Amino acid sequence: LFISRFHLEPAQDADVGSNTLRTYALNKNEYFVLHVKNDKDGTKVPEIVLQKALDREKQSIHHLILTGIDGGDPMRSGTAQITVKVLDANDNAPVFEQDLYEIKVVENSAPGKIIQMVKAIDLDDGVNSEIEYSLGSLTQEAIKQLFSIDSDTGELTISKSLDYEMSSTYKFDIRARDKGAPVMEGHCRVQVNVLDMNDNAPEIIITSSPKPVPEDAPAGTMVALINVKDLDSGVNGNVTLCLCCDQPGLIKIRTSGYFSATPFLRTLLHVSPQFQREMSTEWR
Ligand SMILES: [Ca+2]
Ligand SMILES: [Ca+2]
Ligand SMILES: [Ca+2]
Ligand SMILES: [Ca+2]
Repeated sequence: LFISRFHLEPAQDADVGSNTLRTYALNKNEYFVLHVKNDKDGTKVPEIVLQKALDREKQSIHHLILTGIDGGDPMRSGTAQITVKVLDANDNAPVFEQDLYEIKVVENSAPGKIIQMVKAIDLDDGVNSEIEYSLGSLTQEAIKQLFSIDSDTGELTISKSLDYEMSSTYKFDIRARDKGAPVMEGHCRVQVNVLDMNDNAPEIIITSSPKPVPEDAPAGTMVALINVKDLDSGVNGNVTLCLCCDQPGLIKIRTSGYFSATPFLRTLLHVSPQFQREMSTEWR
């Protein structure tokens, strides 16, 4: 909001006739021009008129010099300094320093841990530049349970520890609103990448229970089929199997394959060529 026309007090000149005040002049500037109005009684009233919108963010104070010139010879003049202070309007929205914040968090990190500091800048002044941070209005309830933001500082924290095996990435928006009227707001995107920790032990499932094996069973006969899985990823999910047997070498493990989507190892237990019933009736 701005006043586009300023009436000024006419200059005083004690002389009369052609020696009295004849005209005004304003220093040359980008924003203001001078209009001189003639009152009914012949008084010349100077008016400063705005010819271009002011922008406080570009220039908050304008210094003008108004000169009154008389018609005498020699010509005499007087000057007045005019200071125009531009009041702020809320015409800038907060803008985040980054459009996207990519954050890495190790799973099982303690609740309350600060995982990122976000910051938005607002070019306006006073309350028009004071910022309040919040999670975006469309943020899913599940994400609101896990992440929270300090409305004043922009500190993003985890409210609960994250589980890589449950979800390895989260995406949401953060909003910055100023306290101007009307309120203006800006957004940024957040992507949280959860890093895996080795927090799952391998699980062995016997899918085909050992059955009695005939003593003349050929070498390589399958004794049992087992599955092994480890919910972790990468090396944390790699499993090595070893067999503890009271007759080493008689029963061997053969691995049949990996399934990488969920770390999963299918394993076959086979009898070796030395298998003979006379040695023992049971192997553990
Ligand atoms: Ca402004
Ligand atoms: Ca603003
Ligand atoms: Ca894990
Ligand atoms: Ca593991």
